[in-house]
Amino acid sequence: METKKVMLSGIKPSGSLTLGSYLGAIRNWKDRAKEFDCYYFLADLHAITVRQNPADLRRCTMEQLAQYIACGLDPEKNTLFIQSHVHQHAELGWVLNCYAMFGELSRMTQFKDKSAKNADNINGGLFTYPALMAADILLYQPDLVPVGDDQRQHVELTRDIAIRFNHLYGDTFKVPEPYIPKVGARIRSLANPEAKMSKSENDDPGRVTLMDSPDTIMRLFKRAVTDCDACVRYDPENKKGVSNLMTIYAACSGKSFPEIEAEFEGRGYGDFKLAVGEAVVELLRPIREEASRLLMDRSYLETVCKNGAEKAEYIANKTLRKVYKKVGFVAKFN
Ligand code: AQP
Repeated sequence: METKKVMLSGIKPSGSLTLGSYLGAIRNWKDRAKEFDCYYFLADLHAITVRQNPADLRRCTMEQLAQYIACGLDPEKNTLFIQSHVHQHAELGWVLNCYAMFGELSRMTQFKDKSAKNADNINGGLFTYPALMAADILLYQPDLVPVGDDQRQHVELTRDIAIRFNHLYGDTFKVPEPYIPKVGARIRSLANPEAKMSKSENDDPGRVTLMDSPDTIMRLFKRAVTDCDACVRYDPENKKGVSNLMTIYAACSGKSFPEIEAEFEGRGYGDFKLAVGEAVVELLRPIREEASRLLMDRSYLETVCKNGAEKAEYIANKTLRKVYKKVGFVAKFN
């Protein structure tokens, strides 16, 4: 029997999933199960590098699971699991910490950004999380890791760690390839197009979440920051707000940038913002409705978690045993 290639990705349940999480990540995961053996996890271990309210973290984790399924990730065809349910992540994370260099970790953009935002809590986890991320990936020996543009650095470090480890101990890890989608790779805040649309920025008035009502979505788009040029033209350097809206519209409608420019020629920003808002409302409507329905069925979500963790643990354990043996740990006595 031909074995499928493996694909893996995950998202931190650090807040409500956004339009950015969907267009930059989850949407590119859908329909991959035909071609790949797919693993998608909820990265709760990563979420605590920043202080989380425990009740909110639990709620966001289950909500995110429901949203994964509502976005089209069928648990019968994909392995969906909560990271902390598979203890091999933390264990391999520790080992790989010893193969990630201080200099490499200090260069990570996310470490610099999050340390600046959380100056009163620059903890060890915030610094060493890329080693855990490398473990998350390498445990499953994936061929492909689909991520947003902002995560490229993490997959590159994972590759470096895997190559370093393989060089020292012989072939252990498959060296994974990042897959960065062309459209929707980075969605920016509607209120501040300089910044990424982020889950954890609760007070960002330019953040669209998957559970927002149609009214809220329309209000956010009507207020989206543009410029005083009144011309719908793709120019990500000089017209960040408009280019962001065009990226969103292109991702929702499948239209190219020249097609969008032609559609709105001479029509000003009012019409354009309404059209983008309406396209997003229709894109998110089925997701919101299905996620709300699933959240009422707790026992189904628990079964998905349990089955997913069992399957993930089986694969993860094989890799971890191999690594423990290679580095010289004495095997457990039965
Ligand atoms: N705005 C975005 N545009 C495109 N892609 C995005 N992703 C997240 N936001 C956008 C992609 O989603 C995947 C999961 O990311 P994550 O949640 O694990 O970490 P993150 O990128 O740090 O997400 P946030 O929303 O900014 O969360 P916080 O605020 O907690 O750090 C990645 O593939 C990412 O590229």
